[in-house]
Amino acid sequence: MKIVDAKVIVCSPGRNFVTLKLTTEDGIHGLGDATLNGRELAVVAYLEEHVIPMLIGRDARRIEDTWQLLYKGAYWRRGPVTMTAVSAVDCALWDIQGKALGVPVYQLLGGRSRDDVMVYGHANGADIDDAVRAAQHYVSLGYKAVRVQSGVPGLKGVYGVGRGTMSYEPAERGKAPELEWSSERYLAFVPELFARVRRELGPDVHLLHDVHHRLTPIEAARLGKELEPHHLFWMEDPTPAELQDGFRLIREHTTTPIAVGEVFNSIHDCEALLRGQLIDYIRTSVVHAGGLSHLRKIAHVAELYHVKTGAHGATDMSPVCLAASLHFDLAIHNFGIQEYMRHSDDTDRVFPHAYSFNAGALYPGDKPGLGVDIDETLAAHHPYERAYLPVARKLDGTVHSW
Ligand code: EZ4
Ligand code: CO
Repeated sequence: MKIVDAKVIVCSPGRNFVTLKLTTEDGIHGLGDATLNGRELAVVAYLEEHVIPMLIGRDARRIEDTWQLLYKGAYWRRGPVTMTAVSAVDCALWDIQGKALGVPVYQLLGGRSRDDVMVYGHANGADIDDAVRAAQHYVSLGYKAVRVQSGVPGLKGVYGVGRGTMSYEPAERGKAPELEWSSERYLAFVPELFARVRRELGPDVHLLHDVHHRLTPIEAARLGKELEPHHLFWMEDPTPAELQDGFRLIREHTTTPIAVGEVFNSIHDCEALLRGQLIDYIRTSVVHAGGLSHLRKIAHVAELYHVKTGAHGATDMSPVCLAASLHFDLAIHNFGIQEYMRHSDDTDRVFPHAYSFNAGALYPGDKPGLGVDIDETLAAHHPYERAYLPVARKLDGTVHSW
């Protein structure tokens, strides 16, 4: 089953997506998401200039061999651009394999371990009242888990606060937006936010919060400790993970569960955190951490340390990635939760898909392969537009982690 054609489709139905489409000699095609938010065209060039010439004529069934060839064969290992490209190829090959055998991908991964995939939605508000209302709205839609982010008094724009209740899209076309940051104001505010949210929503709903890499380890330790009475499902990206030992400091001070990994691109980014039992949820995604083949290895190692998965699933991961995540989540034993931000209607039209939402959970559907396609004619109506993620500056103008 030789690969005879490979192309990269770049489109922007509301936001930019890069999609790899591989076609075999039998006419089966497979898709892989290759979107790296804000740096999209670097992956396009990597695929078109360096990867696609190696794929033509290869046997599409040799998924692991192709992964190793692209990873080891480049000599230069890891990094977000390389690993996003490898992920796209891997995902497209799993899609092809499922279609060739006539089974959904989750059957290839070991079959269902559960009935469906619990997801969390994003509630955000300009202030506490607004955030509480948004969280209540998600609960009314059937969500069992809600991530809550709110504007902080005295700060102009912070991470996670969108322009409408159901949509949140951080990247902006043209120029990077600049937001303000003060760890002091944030730390004084968040415990008050969650005291209110927990009181209004009751004890049953899972509450999550994304710190988005903005605190030092000792600041994150303080936040985790002060949030303990409100029983969070997790505190995400409490501190930048380049310094993995920082997580030990947080861990020593708080029982608030810790989630990390959306910017990781290989098992080597997770290994010390897993082995040291410093985290509770690993958030690596299909699109940025080497595809289903590599994600499977990460999940298996995590299982040894009682760490569950909680895959990144923001809208900058296309429906192709979301579908792949859902097959994976359904199959692996140590699944925890899946992030789910609804895509825009334009995006859903460009990527028709078999997955569906019901009662706070997603189900990938039972179509052969991933169960997602791309309408190339429609995609062509939404041309790429350069966009940047925001940057944050402290009140004195110093660049900070957004
Ligand atoms: O900011 O995917 O948990 N979700 C997140 C996301 C990230 C974006 C960056 O492209 O942190 O909203
Ligand atoms: Co996050």
